[in-house]
Amino acid sequence: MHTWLRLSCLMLTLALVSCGGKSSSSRADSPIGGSGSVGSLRISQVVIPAPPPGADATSAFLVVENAGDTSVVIDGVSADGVRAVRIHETIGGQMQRLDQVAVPPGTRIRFAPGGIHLMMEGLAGVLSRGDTVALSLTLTTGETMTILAPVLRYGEAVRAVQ
Ligand SMILES: [Cu+2]
Repeated sequence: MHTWLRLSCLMLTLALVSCGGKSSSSRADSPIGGSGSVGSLRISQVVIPAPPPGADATSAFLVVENAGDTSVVIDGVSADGVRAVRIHETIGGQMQRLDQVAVPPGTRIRFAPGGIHLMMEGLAGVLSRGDTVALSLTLTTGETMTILAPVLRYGEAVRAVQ
């Protein structure tokens, strides 16, 4: 794995540890981040932490909820200006790449530090707080949803999906 990605995954792990049990500043009632729906899947709180200066990769966080009666499977993710977006899962401190994520009916899955998350590898340009990235999710049904995700500071992005 790319060195920076290792660092990024370490950051994700550390963020999980350092956030444990601490209550953050008051949460707004309306969630931060992009949102949308595809089929029975509701996608919300889509946010991207700004990469450290010089890095050409970062992660992306979001929440998915399946309000339908059947399982929905996400099997592709892409983003404008990003070479590849991969699905990762942290298991026992190790990163594993997933080909797809199944969202069973009635469940909610957080793509967040320490669990399933997205890695955006090969950024075409500098991504800074205040920028917006068009992130597209594809289901095994072939349906696609594109969501505009704001770039936030790392801590802001983590709080957005808590
Ligand atoms: Cu990762």
